[in-house]
Amino acid sequence: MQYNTIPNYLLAWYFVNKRTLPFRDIDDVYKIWLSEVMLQQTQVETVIPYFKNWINKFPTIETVADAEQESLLKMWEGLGYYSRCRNFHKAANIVVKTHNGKIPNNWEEFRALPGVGDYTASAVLSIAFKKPYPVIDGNVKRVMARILRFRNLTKRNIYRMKKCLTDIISKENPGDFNQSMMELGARICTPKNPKCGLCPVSFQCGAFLVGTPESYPLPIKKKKPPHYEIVAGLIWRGNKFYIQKRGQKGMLAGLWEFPGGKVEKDESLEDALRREIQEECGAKPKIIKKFGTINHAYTHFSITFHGYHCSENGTPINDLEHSTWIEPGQISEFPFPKANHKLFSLLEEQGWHV
Ligand code: DGT
Repeated sequence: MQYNTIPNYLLAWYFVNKRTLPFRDIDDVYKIWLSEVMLQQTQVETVIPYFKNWINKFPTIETVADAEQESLLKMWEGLGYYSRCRNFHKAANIVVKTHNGKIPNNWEEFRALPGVGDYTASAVLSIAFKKPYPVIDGNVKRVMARILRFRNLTKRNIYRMKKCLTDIISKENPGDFNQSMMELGARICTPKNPKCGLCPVSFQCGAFLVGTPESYPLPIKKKKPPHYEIVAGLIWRGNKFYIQKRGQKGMLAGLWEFPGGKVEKDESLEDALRREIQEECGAKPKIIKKFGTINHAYTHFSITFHGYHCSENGTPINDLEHSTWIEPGQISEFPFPKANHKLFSLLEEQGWHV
């Protein structure tokens, strides 16, 4: 099968059918890069308001480099995968300090920046600098598995997809070619019920020609993610409660939280709460009452999160280096995980205090 006519058909389809997005058809490399970082693991509709707010507050790469990590995390609050934000901050500093504020236009230097993997490098270099690097994300893998009729997304098959894409990618318009592949995957070549009647390249698609496009590629069996019970305490001192900042490593790094943690096997919720607060803050709290429970799903696990009103119990809790006491009206000043915002909503309904 000849695949080198695919770009012409695909680009013609894309120019007529593409969605207008605030980060599309712009030539500011910084904004293109930011959008590609935000779009990883996140849907376009979710990204749009975050992108607009961010650009209003941080219009240039210099403003990102100058910002405090915490104010960037605040703008990212709710978008998840916060390491993207922390890495973007580090990368902006390197661009400003080492590259004179000019975002590198070659693979070696750009790919070496924190948080820039093969996907981001290919997307940004092709869209902003017209370099012919093909992007391979989940949508592109599905489209190519169907065109090339690959049942399994093995390393070898992905290598073959990449080779085919590198051969056929439009040299004049690699950025639009890449975006057209992703757009086709998102809107036409969908996992279920692909709209092959509307596909500009169905006649070059092996899976369509054998009549069973949906069965390519075979779904990857996912293990059920574990579930944890989490307890946390809102420890009151007068009108204020205690919050602490998570460390710089691991998930939700740099965000603020209530003291607490995972309930162990055969442990009651309240025992777990006393143990966790003792471990983290050096004193057992007085538990006043539970104010609510919420559920939240992360990528690799899910939690049921129980929140308790507490107070100090004779021994004051340690004020750690990265901790503070705040009034309810101050929560908007700190970046918190999404799960905490779910608890804040319950507290709003209840009027916060015990
Ligand atoms: P670990 O113990 O190494 O797994 O470390 P953490 O801190 O990731 O886990 P842990 O035991 O504190 O579990 C709490 C999980 O719930 C953690 O994945 C983050 C999530 N979480 C969301 N909001 C809060 C919060 O306000 N407090 C606490 N403690 N955890 C929160």
